[in-house]
Amino acid sequence: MKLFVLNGPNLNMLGIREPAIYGAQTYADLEAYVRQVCQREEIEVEVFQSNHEGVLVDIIQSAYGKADGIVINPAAYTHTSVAILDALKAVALPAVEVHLSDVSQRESFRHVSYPAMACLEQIKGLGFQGYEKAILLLKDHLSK
Ligand code: CA2
Repeated sequence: MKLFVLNGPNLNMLGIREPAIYGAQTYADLEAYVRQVCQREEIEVEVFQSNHEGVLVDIIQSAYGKADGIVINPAAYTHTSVAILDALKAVALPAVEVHLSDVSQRESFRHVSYPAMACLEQIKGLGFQGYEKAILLLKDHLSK
């Protein structure tokens, strides 16, 4: 079983600013956390971060034929990107959307998600543990 884990714009700033919202751990910590969960679960993983919408679309397309599922935190593109939604629909791989913060408790523009329309579930407000939940959900889904 192989997963792609994708992170969108500004998540490379984790731990540097806004610790009250996103926590004090860094992007490198997040990547290490995801790798450790996948190793424990015997899942192969490729982890990506990009600040560019088109690059995220390219990575989603490259998952086709290579990965069995996608975990995605599209960050700000969550609330704007039909292109990411279309890419997820195009590859038709099971996907789970993750947010570190509880977007439903924040500004109203964060309540909208385009990519979530192509995802099995949206997980929010659990910090790093949301990625673990998403990985386990995909593992369970793919084992059926
Ligand atoms: O809660 C999440 O995971 C978000 O996807 C994070 C995005 C935000 O636009 C979404 O509404 C919710 C923002 C990521 C920016 O991350 C930063 C981390 C540290 C300092 C500044 C930004």
